[in-house]
Order: sequence, then C-alpha cells, then structure tokens
Amino acid sequence: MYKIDKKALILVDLQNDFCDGGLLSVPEADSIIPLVNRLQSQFDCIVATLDWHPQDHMSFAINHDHKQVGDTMTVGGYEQTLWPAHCVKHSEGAKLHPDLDVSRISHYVFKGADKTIDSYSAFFDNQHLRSTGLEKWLKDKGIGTLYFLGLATNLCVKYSCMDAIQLGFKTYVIADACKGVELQPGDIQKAYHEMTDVGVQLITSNQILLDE
Ligand code: VGL
Ligand code: ZN
Repeated sequence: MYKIDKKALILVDLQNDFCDGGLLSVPEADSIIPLVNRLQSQFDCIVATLDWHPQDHMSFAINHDHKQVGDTMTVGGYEQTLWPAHCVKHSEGAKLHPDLDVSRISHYVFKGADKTIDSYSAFFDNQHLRSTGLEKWLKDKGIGTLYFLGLATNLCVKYSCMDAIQLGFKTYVIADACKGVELQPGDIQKAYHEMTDVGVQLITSNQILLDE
C-alpha cells in the first residue's frame, strides 16, 4: 500500500514592508516576485504567510523606552531583536506585493498578531507556545512535502523550515527565490547551514521548472 505524498509551496512574507521601499525592506526582495509567480504553476497547493502585527507589538523598538532598532531584549527567556514598526495589520505595508499572483493561494497564515510575542515561523510563535494551525491544515490535506521561498531567508524562512523538519515534513528551500537580511555579515550563509544541518534540502528554481 502506498501513501500519496502531496506537495505544497509556502510563500513566506512577500509583503510590501519587506519589499523595496518598505519599512523593513530586504535587499532585492522585488527581484524574486516574477520567479515566485512562475514557480507557483508547478504546485497544486499554495500557502501564503503574512506577518500581521498590532501597532503596539513587542517587536517594535518604538514600543519600548530607551530602545533602538537593532537592539535586543530578553522576553520570556528568549532574545528578541527589535525592529522598526512593520506589517501593521490592515496597513498598506502588510499587503502582499502588488505583482504577486495571489489567484491560486488556498490558505493564508497570519502570524505575530499577539502583541506579547513574535512569530517568525509559519507554524509557531517564537517560544513554541501556540500553533498557527498550519501543521494541521497541511496534514489534513495529506501534504507531506513542503517547498519554502520568500523573505527573509535567515529569519522567517529559516524558522519555518526548521519547524517543518521538526514536524516531520520533507522540507525544501528554494534558494534563488529567497532574499535575506545580513544583520551580521555571513548571516544568510549561516542560516543555510543551520537549515541543511537539520535536514532541509537546498534547491534552486531550475530543478523545479525543468519540466515547464
Ligand atoms: C521578519 C523580521 C521581523 C521576516 C518578520 O519576515 O523575516 N523579519 N518580522
Ligand atoms: Zn515582524
């Protein structure tokens, strides 16, 4: 007896604030959008994640006295980096990039909506206290293999991939369809190493588009 393994493509945080001109822009983010649109045609199931913060979110430097963007603080035993305000729910900056093809997205994951905790991963908040429900949604559909792309490689893409492995999904990251932010030089490379160390498979878009 064999199990049919379905695949999903997960689009991570392709929102205006992470794109060119946004409040927390990732260098060259806009350049991946045409590729993301082409890749979608190779998958039956497309999921999009959105960073979706309230104005008073704890990850915004502006919400803490004597703190600047880039500072860190310890919250509930884990280190939180402080960001400029970004992806405030319902704002223009929180919308998906206008050139992104959204016609085939069948599920949306809104994360970071609790003001007291951040959520880089598509599956859990940063303290693994609460699930976003994505694991159940995928497993109910018989999806066992996930392909990730989007923004930022070393933050939300990485944390999503690491959780996916832990949850038992076969996990790929499409390297040329991701862009990252180097807070420290080498951050992106380091993130790829952390991912491959736990079993995430690094691929490029041409391996998926071969039979296009
Ligand atoms: C992200 C920083 C803060 C991301 C989200 O999508 O990678 N980065 N919030
Ligand atoms: Zn955020």
